[in-house]
Amino acid sequence: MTATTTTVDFSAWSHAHLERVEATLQRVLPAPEIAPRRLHQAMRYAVLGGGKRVRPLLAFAAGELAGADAGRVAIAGAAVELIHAYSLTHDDLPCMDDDVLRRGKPTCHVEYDDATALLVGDALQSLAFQLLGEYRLADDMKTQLEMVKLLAAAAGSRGMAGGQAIDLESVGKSLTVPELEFMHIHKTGALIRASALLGARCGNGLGEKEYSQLDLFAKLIGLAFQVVDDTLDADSSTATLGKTAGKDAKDSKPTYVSAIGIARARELAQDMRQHALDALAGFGERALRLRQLADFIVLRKF
Ligand code: GRG
Repeated sequence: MTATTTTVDFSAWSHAHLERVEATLQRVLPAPEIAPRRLHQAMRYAVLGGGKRVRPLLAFAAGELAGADAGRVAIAGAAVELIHAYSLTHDDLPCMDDDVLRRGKPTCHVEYDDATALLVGDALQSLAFQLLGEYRLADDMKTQLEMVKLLAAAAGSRGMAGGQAIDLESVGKSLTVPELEFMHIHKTGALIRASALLGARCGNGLGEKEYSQLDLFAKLIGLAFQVVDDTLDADSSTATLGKTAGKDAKDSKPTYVSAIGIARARELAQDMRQHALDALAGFGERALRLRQLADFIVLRKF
């Protein structure tokens, strides 16, 4: 297959799956006319109409590897995206990162108010777990319960929320690369890892060794995602990113760019991508979408 064919092919695949994600999110979010209307409208504002949807796409790609039903993966992917949207909404609040722009629009608390944005995050998190309880996602209930535990652990104090706590404590400090890694494995990596593992859990096709290979891939690509995020914050524009650029340096946040410089950070992201691809050895065509997503994550411009 030529590079061009693969690219076109990936764009058609991601387009079709993005449509599926949007339709699922539209459907599972409470309608705007249902009371309490302002809260439901704000939830929809925070989730719909923006975002790269990398996490649900990873769930679909891992689901393909495991022979999963796409309808099940759509629900699992939507659950992860709801947790992600909650985290962004809370992260943008004045008590955290205090940002006014997200996905090219005013942040949720700017468009609504702080209290509403707080409730939006709370309600999105609850809705994510409601989906995992409401829909049949795995053939056996033991696996489905494991999926609930997996997402809870990824979002909680030993996952994303814990990473955010370290992030807030680290303002004004300089961290070593291992310390940065520890923070980002939790803050950003945990949810990205959970996306791939949940997608795979919707199917039956992976043995223990293959599941471990996928897990390693997801950990590496989750970290690479953050390294790229740091380089983009340093050298992209607000218009391209749809969020305030240059904020890490302005807020004295330790990043891969402040620790090792932008050129080394770019090399590091490439190294992580290569290790992630190595982890998929032996999967052949079944892992095509995972490989393409790894490329997208590392080569992205926004
Ligand atoms: C508030 C518990 C809590 C956690 C917040 C995710 C997070 C933790 C903060 C977001 C701040 C940030 C810039 C994190 C770095 C990586 C990241 C998650 C970027 C945003 O994700 P994208 O690029 O966003 O996937 P879109 O808008 O495309 O969905």
